[in-house]
Amino acid sequence: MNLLQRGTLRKTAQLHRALIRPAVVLLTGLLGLAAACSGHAATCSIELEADDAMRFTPTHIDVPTSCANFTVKLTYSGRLPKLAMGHNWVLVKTADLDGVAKTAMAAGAQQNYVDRSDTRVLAATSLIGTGESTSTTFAVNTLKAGIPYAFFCSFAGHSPIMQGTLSLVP
Ligand SMILES: [Cu+2]
Repeated sequence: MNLLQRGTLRKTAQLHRALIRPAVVLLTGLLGLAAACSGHAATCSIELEADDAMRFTPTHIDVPTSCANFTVKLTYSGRLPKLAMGHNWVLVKTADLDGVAKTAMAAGAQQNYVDRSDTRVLAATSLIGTGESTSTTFAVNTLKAGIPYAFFCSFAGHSPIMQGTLSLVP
């Protein structure tokens, strides 16, 4: 091997290092980003169940601040007819729960037990009966850090027991 060939080989090796290393770093970065994105997407929604005993499962929801929007899907897996037992999911500040429950009752069955003109209602699903599902999506920036939030079912007589809590988490 003469000097010229050796020089060319060295240059080729340098070129390889110069191109491959950044490519590997970039690829690793992209993979990490993809993993982070899919991880976030998985936590920006939750599935809740409502039953004949007027319970939500789970009774607590954590909403990550990293989500732009958050979706709550509610399924009612009971056996009672909708007229006797209907469920919905209404999000409010904990301090507003009693007040919103009153305007919801006043709205009555015709308005699915939600007074949509009540600005204290932060999000609400439709009213569902046995075997049905519904969902609602709200912008996470409607929630503020340090304020306790609650969700409840506003169907006649359910609000005092059918409740849960919701927190904004980092
Ligand atoms: Cu209910």
